[in-house]
Amino acid sequence: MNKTWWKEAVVYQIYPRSFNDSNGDGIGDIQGVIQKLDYIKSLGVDIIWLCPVYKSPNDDNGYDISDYYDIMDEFGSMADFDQLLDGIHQRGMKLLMDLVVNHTSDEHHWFEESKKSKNNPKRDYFIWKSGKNGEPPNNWKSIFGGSAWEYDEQTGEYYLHLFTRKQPDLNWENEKVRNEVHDLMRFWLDKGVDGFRMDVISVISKRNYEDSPYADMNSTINNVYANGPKIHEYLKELNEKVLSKYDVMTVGEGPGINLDNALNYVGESAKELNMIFHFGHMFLDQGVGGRFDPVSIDFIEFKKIFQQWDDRLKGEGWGSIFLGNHDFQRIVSRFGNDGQYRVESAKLLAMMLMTMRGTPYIYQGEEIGMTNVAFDSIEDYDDVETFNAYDEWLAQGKDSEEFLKIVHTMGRDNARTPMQWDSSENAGFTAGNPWLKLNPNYTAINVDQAEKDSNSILHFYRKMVQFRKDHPSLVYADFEIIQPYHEQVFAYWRWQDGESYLILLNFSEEEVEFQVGGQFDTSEMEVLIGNYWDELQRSGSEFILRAWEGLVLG
Ligand code: TEU
Ligand code: CA
Repeated sequence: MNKTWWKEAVVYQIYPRSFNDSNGDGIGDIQGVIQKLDYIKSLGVDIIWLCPVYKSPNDDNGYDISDYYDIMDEFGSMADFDQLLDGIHQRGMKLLMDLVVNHTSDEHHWFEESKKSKNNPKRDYFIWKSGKNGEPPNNWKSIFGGSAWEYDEQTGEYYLHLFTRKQPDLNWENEKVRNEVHDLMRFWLDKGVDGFRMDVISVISKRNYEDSPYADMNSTINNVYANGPKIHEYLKELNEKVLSKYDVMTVGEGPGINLDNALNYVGESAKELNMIFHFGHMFLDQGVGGRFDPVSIDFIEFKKIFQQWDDRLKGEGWGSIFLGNHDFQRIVSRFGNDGQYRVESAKLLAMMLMTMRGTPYIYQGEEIGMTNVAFDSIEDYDDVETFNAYDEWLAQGKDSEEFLKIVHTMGRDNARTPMQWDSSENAGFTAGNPWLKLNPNYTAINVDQAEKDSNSILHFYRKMVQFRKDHPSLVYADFEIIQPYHEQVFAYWRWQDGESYLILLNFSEEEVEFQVGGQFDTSEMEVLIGNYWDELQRSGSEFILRAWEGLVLG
């Protein structure tokens, strides 16, 4: 296993729209991020993943790009970006840009040209098909609801959009498109950017345009949209022509990437990507109806997925360790306990993130235990995925209040309420009217309060990040779950070169007696860090774990 900087790093993800507003327009911006660079550095993180800041009409909050070579008006200027990159490097950190090249905005000049006529030189930059008897070319559905085909009156054809109709899919079969992507990547890499997070990179190669035989979206993504016939040709070309010329990191967002095909993407011999975000654990609470069809999480399955992925990648590839991002609900609400045990469970989740094999990702706000929000009205939300689903829900004659309740637990805006800096109005996020309302609990949950509380989640995140740095074998050491079928406790060994660690995480409100069997002798082990840790209750290899108690022994 080759050792390298991006395996040993900890990443902090910033959704700039909700991070910090420097000019009072209610929208976070690049100068706002610059103002917080010392805070970010203080977390001990090494890399910042910045969600898209390119020019965009914001139909999908920047994931619909209209100019890859310029900065979104609301976020500032290219000079602001250059200042941010410089500030990040000066502090010894690195910057990962978010590369969205499965699709552009329909306001990108490529698409404006492409839709002008069937013989426009840029026509086949995108995917145009004739309809069938006045219907779309096939039954493909958009991941954001409705048909994946939009009819264009001007040329009498349909164009493909796996996301919103304002996000037309690029035609990667077209070498000119691939060269355009290579060029734009070089532009940012030559500015000194340290790598890319690649948005839905697993769906850029389209299969033949037959109907999908699957009724549910996740099966359609896994079997029709993702892992298309030329995906590895395109990624090998990207690596060979661009990435291999720089010392950079790549992480592919991979809906549909699974245990069987993962090493085709991230195997060191594949020479494609450094790591991926797989979604094995991220859809466990989604039923066949997708995001707005919630089901309860199977904890045994949750643990099993981490073991399966570690077994699959070890020695050949590398993984990401994450529990949340800007597309999923707040981790302390989803995987922890955001009520009585919010502090303990948020710390326990940090212990999990920092003691696994793989590069850990912290999403903004996790470090202070920000929670889901429950706005009173659908009008308080501002996510195209939520709105499209709401329209479909109403069209099926279903109850709007029931949908609102589901949005409270499953909507992406849970992770997009503005960062909570202090207890002043709008949590110090903006002096203006925030683009999305704050979570009202900001008066109690904010960075300022956490800095003053030595027992805060924030101080604990700093300790856990430092703990990983002080125990570098945790990056590469082997991993094995103890009692994988235990209903409450996620326990595992880490070991390498004679060093061994025992991690015990009680994912429940109950006090649990946990018997650690076999592999290593725990009698010599002592508690290295814990989220209670004042008094450890153990007798020999039996541990009494309190509600949401986490322990690392070594
Ligand atoms: O997300 C891809 C994606 O599939 C997730 O958004 C998720 O599966 C979706 O919310 C359905 O539940 C990426 C970006 O992270 C997301 O913010 C963008 O909206 C999307 O691509 C389109 O660019
Ligand atoms: Ca602003």
